[in-house]
Amino acid sequence: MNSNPPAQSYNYDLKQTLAERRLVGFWRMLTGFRLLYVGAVAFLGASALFGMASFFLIRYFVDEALQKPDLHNVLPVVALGFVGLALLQGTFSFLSGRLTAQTAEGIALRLRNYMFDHIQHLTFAYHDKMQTGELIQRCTSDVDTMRRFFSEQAIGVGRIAILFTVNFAALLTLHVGLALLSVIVIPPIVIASLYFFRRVSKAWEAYQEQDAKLSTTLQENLSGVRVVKAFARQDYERNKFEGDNAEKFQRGKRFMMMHSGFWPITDIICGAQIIGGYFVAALLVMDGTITVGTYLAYAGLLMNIINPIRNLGRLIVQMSTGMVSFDRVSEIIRQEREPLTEGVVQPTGSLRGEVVFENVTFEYEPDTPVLKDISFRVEPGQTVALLGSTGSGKTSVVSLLPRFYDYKDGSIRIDGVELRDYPRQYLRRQIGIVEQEPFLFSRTIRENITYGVGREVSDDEVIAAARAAAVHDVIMTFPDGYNTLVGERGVTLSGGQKQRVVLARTLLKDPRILILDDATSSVDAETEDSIRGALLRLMQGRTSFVIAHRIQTVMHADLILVFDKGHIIQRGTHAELLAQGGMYRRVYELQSRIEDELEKEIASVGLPL
Ligand code: TTP
Ligand code: MG
Repeated sequence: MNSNPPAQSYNYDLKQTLAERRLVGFWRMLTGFRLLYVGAVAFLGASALFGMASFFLIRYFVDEALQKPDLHNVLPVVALGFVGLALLQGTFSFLSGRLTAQTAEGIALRLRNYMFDHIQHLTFAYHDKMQTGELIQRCTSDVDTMRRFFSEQAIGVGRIAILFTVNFAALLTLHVGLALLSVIVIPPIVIASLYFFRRVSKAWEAYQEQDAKLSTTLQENLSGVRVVKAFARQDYERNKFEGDNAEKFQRGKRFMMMHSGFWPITDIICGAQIIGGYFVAALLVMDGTITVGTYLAYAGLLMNIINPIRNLGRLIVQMSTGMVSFDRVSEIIRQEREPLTEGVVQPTGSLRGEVVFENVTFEYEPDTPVLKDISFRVEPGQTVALLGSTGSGKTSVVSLLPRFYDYKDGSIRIDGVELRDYPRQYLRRQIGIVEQEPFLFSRTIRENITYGVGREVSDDEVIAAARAAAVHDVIMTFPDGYNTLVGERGVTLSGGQKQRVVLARTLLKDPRILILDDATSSVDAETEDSIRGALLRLMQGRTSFVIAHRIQTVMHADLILVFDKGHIIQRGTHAELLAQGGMYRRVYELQSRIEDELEKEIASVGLPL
């Protein structure tokens, strides 16, 4: 058994497993670890046997050895016997613990890898809905609860079954009546634990939900720390956190109280059993039915059998937490993955880049269409500009192309093939996007630029791309140049610098279809002019979608689409649209006037332009 199985080594379908009923699901999750699990239980059994044997040694010692005339000869043997049995018991218990750890940690390792992989394959629609904190909670805390299920409860059940069987069999050989008397506690214990099982489940679920809420608050406050500070909302956020935290405390307390409420009840039942057992056994000794040695052995074995019964109750109650976590984890795993390579067509070459939208309707939420009846046509290599007020649907249009979302009605064709028939992975390799809100990983700048290029890239290529994106000079001012870390432990880049790093990444990727979603929004006019050349070069020979607010940026496009509330309200070239009048012309005149006035103002103040 490889103790560190790679993420791909699933010889069973976890998704299938988790779709089943809990106990079946748990059993299936043991796949690949069953031998280890059986070994762990078997070693426990061996350990229990040696533990039980020592009570027979006690009986022999009291009933027989003590009567022997050569006691001094027997004594060392008996003492050695005790030591030997204790050693064996300890050794097997240790071995069992080792196997248990290997099983439980192995299952958790596999589950974590699977979840990470799975979450990366879920649809955008799912990620839009699911809170990050909740996902983190389920991948960490809930997986850990399931690990405990395997390391404590699943093994515990085997342990209890063995301890019970071995000790009960031993009791039967001592005295059938006493043996039967020792197990009358089982029904009340089971009834009590089933009663608590349901209530503890609920309490644990409530606790985990609140815990997830806290994780989300924490995660959002860390990512949004600038906003919190900018609005001086620390007090508000602290109070909100304290409120949530207090609720978690209450729920945690409730859970623990319920847990601890269970203990005294079982203690009382088991205590009554032990006292009753000792009393009856003592009566039997007095009337000569059993020997003193048998009495002592019985007393020990009774403890050995009561403990597992008592633990059974605790286990049943604790299992409820494993079950809740199982449900929470399977809720994610049951989500459909976005198939990456499936497609009616399996193209191998590059796209030409002809894009046709025909009466496309699209919605994020049912019955609230965000795009209505969108039709346009772009020839390979052309540039289409998307203009429109905020929220008018520009980003939504371009999100459809890499199949981030599926459109509802109408048809989108690239090179004459329906978009739905392309494998997503193929499309995503052919399409390069500079997103509206660029994201960089906490890795080096070089790693960020070469991210997803999918081939070995030479330093010269990286530098050429960075130069073209007008970011090389900035990078050279950093202490480690291209090897400078970005983010938390490294340099912090400005919005415009980030955008240009992403631009360099897209240049390297050399896509057939290019999407620039407000790619120059956080760049000042001067820098925009300096990268306009790079952008134009980048757009050359590719079908490009350019979203921008400044008409300056888009006026040279082959086709300009003006959006309003999900509709295209105007279309044409710059000259055509100016001639048409309407919204485009109004925006153009407004922007020109503002720029002229600004220039005059700056000139009058004497600032260098
Ligand atoms: P967008 O397509 O994001 O609008 P936009 O790109 O034109 O706006 P901006 O200039 O500000 O970037 O959104 C169109 C509508 O869709 C808007 O009403 C918000 C809604 N929407 C969702 O419901 N879910 C989403 O995930 C996104 C991105 C938008
Ligand atoms: Mg947008």
